[in-house]
Amino acid sequence: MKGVKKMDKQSIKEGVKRYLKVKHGVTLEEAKDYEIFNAISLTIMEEIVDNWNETSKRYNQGRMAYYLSAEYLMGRALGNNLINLGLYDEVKEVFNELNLDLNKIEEVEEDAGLGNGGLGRLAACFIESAATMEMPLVGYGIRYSNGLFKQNIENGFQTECEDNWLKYGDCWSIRKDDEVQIITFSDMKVKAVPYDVPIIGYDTKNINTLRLWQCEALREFDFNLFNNQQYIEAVSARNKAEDISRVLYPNDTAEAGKILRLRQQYFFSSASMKDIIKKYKATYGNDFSDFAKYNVAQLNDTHPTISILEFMRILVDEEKVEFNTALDIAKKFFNYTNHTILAEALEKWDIRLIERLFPRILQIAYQINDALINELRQKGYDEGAIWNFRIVTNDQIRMANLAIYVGSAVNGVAALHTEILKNKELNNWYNLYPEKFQNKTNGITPRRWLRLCNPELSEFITELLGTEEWVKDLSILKGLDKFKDNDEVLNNLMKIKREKKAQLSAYIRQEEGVEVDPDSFFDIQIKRLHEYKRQLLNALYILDLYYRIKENPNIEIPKTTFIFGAKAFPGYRRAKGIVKLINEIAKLIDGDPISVGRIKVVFVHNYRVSYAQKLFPGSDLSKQISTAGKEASGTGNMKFMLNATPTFGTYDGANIEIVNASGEENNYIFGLRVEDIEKLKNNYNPKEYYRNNPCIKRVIDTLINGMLNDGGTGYFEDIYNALLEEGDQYFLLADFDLFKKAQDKVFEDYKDKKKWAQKCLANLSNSGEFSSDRTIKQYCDEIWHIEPAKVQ
Ligand code: 26Q
Repeated sequence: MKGVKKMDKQSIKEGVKRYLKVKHGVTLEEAKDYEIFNAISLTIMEEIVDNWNETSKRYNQGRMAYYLSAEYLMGRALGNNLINLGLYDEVKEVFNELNLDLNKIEEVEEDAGLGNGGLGRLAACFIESAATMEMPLVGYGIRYSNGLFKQNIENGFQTECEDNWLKYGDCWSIRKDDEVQIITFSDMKVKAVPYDVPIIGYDTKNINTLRLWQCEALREFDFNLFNNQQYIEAVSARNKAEDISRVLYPNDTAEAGKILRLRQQYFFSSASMKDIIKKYKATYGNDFSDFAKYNVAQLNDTHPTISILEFMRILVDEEKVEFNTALDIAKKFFNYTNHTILAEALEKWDIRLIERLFPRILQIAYQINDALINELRQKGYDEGAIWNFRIVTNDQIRMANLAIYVGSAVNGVAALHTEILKNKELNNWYNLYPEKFQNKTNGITPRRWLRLCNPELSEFITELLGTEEWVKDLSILKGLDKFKDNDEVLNNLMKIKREKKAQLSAYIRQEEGVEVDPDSFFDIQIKRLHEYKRQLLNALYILDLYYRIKENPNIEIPKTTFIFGAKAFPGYRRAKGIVKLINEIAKLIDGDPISVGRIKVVFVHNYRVSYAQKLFPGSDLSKQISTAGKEASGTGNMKFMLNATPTFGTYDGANIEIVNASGEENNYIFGLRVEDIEKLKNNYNPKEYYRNNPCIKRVIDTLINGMLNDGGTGYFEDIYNALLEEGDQYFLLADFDLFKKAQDKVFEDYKDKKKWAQKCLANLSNSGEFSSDRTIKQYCDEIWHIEPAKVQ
């Protein structure tokens, strides 16, 4: 690292001791691990505050972008912040001198799990990249008191409990009581209190801001009710307010019409719009003609789209801007990213609900709808065609239509996804406004997903390239290509993999109480549980493999550990059935002397960012097997690649781009493609596969013949029905044999250690384009039109 002046070891030591004293009233000798964690975190906060304030001032002088997202899946802060500040090694040394173990202290930090999955983690990677690139971007979101639920596995079943991530306090944010906003619903007024989280860039003085709003009542309690001894009533308004930011909805596809979800969306949208407008007025006064010159916003899916209506309301009603002028400003200010084509995820709100909570917002929606319809009529659209574009129908507001109409840019998150939006899902809009549509293939931050989680590989890369610059410019990993025939390099790469697998095994032993052999092949599928992601296909494959081993104990396959990690939406019955099924298959295999020691299945519980940081580096195979056309992008696929792991996947989402970059020969692509599925769709009969393929019959029968026990829940019969009676909507049976062939090829190839190592290296050296720095640069250049603003 160059450039940035760093804290010395003495000040780190003094900081820790000082904060132990003032915050916890203890000495170093008395301190508990979490107290040490707080003390080092506060020491860092103290160190960065001046640069942080300076960065905000600097950004306020020019054009800024705002990332509006209901979710930020941040994970832990300490390790990442130390890496980005260049202080990791210093703190480690200081801790060693004090007889403390930094790794152990890092492990006490709760993950900030304020997101469901890909969309929330993407937001976290983006704001980190923007900070590293010194881009004036502020994130706005919700400070949920409870993040995504914690998952346990009991007797093979998923159970859930609340994620009270704030229980030991939160040293990584600063509450700004003087920047509170008042939010008005027709039945209540609440306070939106901002908590600012520093987003520390790598090797820069710039510190960006993530502003998370917490909902509170205007008053603690009602004194008159209290005096009347109506204690419950006295605090009921407070509870109702706090409910709004109490919990993240654990859904990664839409579940329509929940009033609290709508309140959440309006709450943070309104607070953010008021905040942005207040800041604009402080600098530029009451003339809004330059508003879009200095401000641009990105809607992370439709969740914050009500911001458009709130923005219009404020401009028209409070700032007395003429409606059409305000709409023109909004059209330059907002942009929209689509993250999914699943129909059930397109948000629609019941107009009666909107009217009840904020009637003025509904009027504005109608007015925007009228503007759209006028435009369409002028362009010669007939009433039938207009129907599909409507923002407001007889009973609903369609948030995606609002976002597309008002947004200047509409983007998908991988090349295939954007093509599907343009040519199918949003084709009517594409024909109307072709110039709005753009692709921005997702990316991941190399700081967290390589430098922090895999220091061994990082150090090796730095040694080979003779520079650390790759951490900020991932494209230079391409320089590793020249080692592709160098045996020593290949051996060392695989040694590092072996070491990361050993570390992962130790963690799995500690967390799951399960022994896995680090010398076995680690085949990993980690992501939210969803039918379209097809964990079930992987499970059926494993079950078939088990039967094949029993049939022929001499079958040549390497010893393999199949690792799963996935949270199922608590109300998603079939997904929970799949969790149980995987665990039953694991038990079956463990209980059979013929399979035990040859294959093993582990379902790790409570998969989350910090667990992911251990899983990606310790992997041999990245399973990305969604039904073609369903996974918008995927970003876990990129994290495997960056940790030198080949992909086993379908032609879907970013898999296609990953394999294009690293070479089809270095990965395993199988299965039906989007166009195959289009053709097959109308006369697909899964029962034919069942009848004609004895292996398929065997595994499917296992679901209902009593060999596996679902505890009387009917889960397995439901899965059986999904495959045979409900038409196998995700084409598992159609892809089954192709999957099997591809995996046989994996096992065959893995025998040749050198060739395998070459595939790993090819993945690593071609992963540069999947840095979120590249993605953010494209957003900055092609949508936001913002430039770096360096703090000197
Ligand atoms: C909607 C309504 C009510 C409750 C919840 C929701 C909701 C919440 C989260 C709907 C969708 C989400 C998240 C979607 C998501 O994570 N999509 C993923 O986005 C990634 C980043 O672009 C892609 O890589 C994945 O392919 C995509 O599935």
